[in-house]
Amino acid sequence: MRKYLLLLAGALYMTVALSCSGSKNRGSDTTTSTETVQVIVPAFSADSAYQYVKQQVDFGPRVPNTPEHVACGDYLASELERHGAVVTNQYADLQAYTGTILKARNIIGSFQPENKKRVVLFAHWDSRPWACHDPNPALRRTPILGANDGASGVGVLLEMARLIGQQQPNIGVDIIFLDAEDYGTHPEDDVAGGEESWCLGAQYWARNPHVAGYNARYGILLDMVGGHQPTFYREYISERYAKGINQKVWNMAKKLGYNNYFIDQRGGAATDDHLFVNEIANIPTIDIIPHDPSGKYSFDPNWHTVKDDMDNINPATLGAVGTVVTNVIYNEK
Ligand code: AHN
Ligand code: ZN
Repeated sequence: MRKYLLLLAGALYMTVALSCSGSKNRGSDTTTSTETVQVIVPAFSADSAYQYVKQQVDFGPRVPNTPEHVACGDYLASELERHGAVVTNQYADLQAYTGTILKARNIIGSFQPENKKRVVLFAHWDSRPWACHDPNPALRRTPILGANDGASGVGVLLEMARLIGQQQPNIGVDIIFLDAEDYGTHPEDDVAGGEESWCLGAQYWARNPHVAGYNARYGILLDMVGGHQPTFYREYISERYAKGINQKVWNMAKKLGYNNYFIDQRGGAATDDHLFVNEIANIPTIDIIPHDPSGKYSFDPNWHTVKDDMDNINPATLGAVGTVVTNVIYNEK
């Protein structure tokens, strides 16, 4: 056991070589100095992230205006607090395309709130009220558990909150659990909901950030990051607003050997929370979201079906995504 712990500790050290060519043309006397900076990156636990996904799913569907939604929101805020974040609860009454007023709550955990150098991480914590893409038409008004669609991204970010609580990176981090992402138009409803019917919590936060004049170097949104065999391509809107961040993340994935998950090619477009963060808050933000190159399904085979339960979750995927994003964050100077 001790031996494995030591091996694990060894794996925490990542070496970043900043190569500075110190050579000036002084005849044949050419010197090259290499400055090596050790960055200690904590080990992301896939099992811990999996437990955080399960904790959420155990509440049942987290549909706005239900007791399960309230209870899960309280749990998420208390976990962020337990890991040392300064928590802001942003409550808002948001009107869904159905006319229903949603009692929404964005939950924000801030680490080093005084630090001007910041990165912001997002996931949505609500789950869809309807399994609108279920193969069985009788189930298409049934609420989903949203294990992958919702809970997976939050689970990865809660595990990151645990790591940050133990060891601060060089930058401040805001972890934002956005609400009311998944109350967008049901395809069988004869209404023109449009893309504004989705991502209501993100739209609210982008117009009313938790800190006046809030800014961050960039944002990363995690959506459906826990499926069985997903491939993450560079999403289209991310590429348009935050190409450099896509490059940073996909390069890190390559370096860490996760290029089987992170395919360094352009994927499709997702109308997701990052769209509004980019367009309204002007923070360059990417979306890590699955893309099926065969075009057989959108995002995940069980997307918006009653089968998006814990059987739809693979800890290895949570581990791959969590490890990549953790390494990106701890390498910020
Ligand atoms: C649409 O493309 C309509 N939605 C993508 C955003 C989403 C829904 N993510 C999870 N559920
Ligand atoms: Zn969804």
